[in-house]
Amino acid sequence: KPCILIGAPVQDGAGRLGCDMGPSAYRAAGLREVLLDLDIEVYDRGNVALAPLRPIVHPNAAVRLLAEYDAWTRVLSQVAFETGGEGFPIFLGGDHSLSAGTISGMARRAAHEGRPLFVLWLDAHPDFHTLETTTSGNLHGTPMAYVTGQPGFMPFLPALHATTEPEHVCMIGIRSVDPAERTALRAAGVTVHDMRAVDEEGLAPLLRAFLDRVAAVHGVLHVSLDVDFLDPGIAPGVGTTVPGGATFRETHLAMEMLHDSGLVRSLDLVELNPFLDERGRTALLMVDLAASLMGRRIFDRPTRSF
Ligand code: DIR
Ligand code: MN
Ligand code: MN
Ligand code: MN
Repeated sequence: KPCILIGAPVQDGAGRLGCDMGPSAYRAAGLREVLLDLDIEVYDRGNVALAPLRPIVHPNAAVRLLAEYDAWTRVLSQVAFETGGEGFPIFLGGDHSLSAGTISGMARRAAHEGRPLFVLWLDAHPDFHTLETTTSGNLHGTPMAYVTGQPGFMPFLPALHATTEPEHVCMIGIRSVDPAERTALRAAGVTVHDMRAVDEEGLAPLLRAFLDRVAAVHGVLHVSLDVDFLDPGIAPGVGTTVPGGATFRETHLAMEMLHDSGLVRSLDLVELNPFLDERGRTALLMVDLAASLMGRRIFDRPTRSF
């Protein structure tokens, strides 16, 4: 299946500007070229443009840029549904609010094929706020609540063609959770492996158990990789760094296991803020991680010095 690159220059969900440069940074860092080196057919669709805005007001006065969130979700959901049927889409973010569109679109695609969608969420944050519970008003903190059908998103966002079962979501790397999110995550039944679980048990067994669950029911898997999953020491190019993140090898190992599983259908690369990056090092790391997920093995890696 060909790989389809889709730029999603979304920055309205984040608390600061700069994520709109993410798609350009991934291209400059050579994403297309590393995939071609793996003998993968690649089509770059360019950047998705924002759909027309419809005015929306929400009673929670903290909520920012909801009309933009609605419009991005509409267009990205449609693009994900279509490209998910043509190949392996990689969504080049853009802040994490874009996953409201990509995951809802992939859920519709999976339902269309009669298969259950699973989501692997690699992030410091669960992004499980509803429009009512967000206090920052930064809507990149809400996409997982939306796609799993938590209350209060209708009629402010597009109605979901298919919801993602909370039981089909596995979060790894979590280390910054707001009180309202903690309560809602427990009630919904999302699998959450925080950084302590990674430290104590190791990333591989946690991920293996989830992949076995996906395979057991012939599920399809969407992976959403937030830059802040990684430790800030190796990935400074993000607006919401949280200390104590995943290491270089932990993250590559996750990608290598995901490739070998053969279960992954689509990928979000989100929250890269090139304005905060150091000479492209975070963009290059994310590109190398995507290469591992698409099949690059340690013995095939070019020798690169940092
Ligand atoms: C934070 C979200 N919990 C908030 N932070 C995120 O503002 O609601 N950072 N998602 O990446
Ligand atoms: Mn996130
Ligand atoms: Mn995050
Ligand atoms: Mn392969």
